[in-house]
Amino acid sequence: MKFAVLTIFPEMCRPFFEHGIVRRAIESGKISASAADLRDFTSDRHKTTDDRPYGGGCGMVMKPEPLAAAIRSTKASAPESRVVLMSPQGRRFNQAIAQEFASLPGLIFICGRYEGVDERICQNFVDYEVSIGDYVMTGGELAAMVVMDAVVRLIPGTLGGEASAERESFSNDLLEHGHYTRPPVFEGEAVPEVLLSGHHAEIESWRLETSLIHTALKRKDLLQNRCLSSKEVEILKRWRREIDTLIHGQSVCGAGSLSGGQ
Ligand code: 4GX
Repeated sequence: MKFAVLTIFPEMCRPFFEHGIVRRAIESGKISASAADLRDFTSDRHKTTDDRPYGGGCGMVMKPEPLAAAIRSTKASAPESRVVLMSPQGRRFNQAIAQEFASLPGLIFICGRYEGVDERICQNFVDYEVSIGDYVMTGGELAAMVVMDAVVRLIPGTLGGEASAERESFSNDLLEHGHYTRPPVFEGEAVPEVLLSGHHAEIESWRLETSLIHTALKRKDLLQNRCLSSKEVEILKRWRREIDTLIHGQSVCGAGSLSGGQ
């Protein structure tokens, strides 16, 4: 898969290409990655990439000609690539979009600065407008790298032998279970016994249960958009029974949980 980033700050991207999984993916030929300088696609003496907005107002707008020239030049060697504009107005990026992007032959990221890019680029050159969240950054470069990072690791072979992108957080709309490594006791806290038992079926149940309960406690929204398996319903009902028993015990001994006493 071919990744290209179009930016006035290509140097921001290079360290990202030179480390970790992304670097390995490039070295093994699973992906290619480039960062093109929009100034190289200008034709004036000052290499101007931005200009004042028509209609007045504060801030600057990215000029359309350098962007169009950079997109066309990139597409000349990757005609199947899709163009992604990073923008707070875009669709909120998530794992499902990452999966969709991972199946494409190439992505060209447009990284705007200032108030944004000329609307004619948005309308005539852009396939996807994507936001990484509801906050405003100074440019689209970090956002493009966030998206690329999440996409690269879904490309088969990029994670190496150890991990599988399939069995983890979000691919099943659950948060991940807790992870533990040596030592068995750290500052007085022991690793859950079941994980040391070597009993694989019990370990799997423990993992499903902690995933589900963590999700129910921290991210109810994830469960609301998802069908529960019968095993998962069983686990939630058992927790409900245990909590009901706890509450019942309180009211019987008169502690009065409903009045907020301890
Ligand atoms: N998720 N920014 C883009 C300039 C801009 C504004 C409007 C296009 C349209 C951001 C985000 C983000 C700041 C990148 C403004 N470009 N990008 N930039 N949140 O905040 O993706």
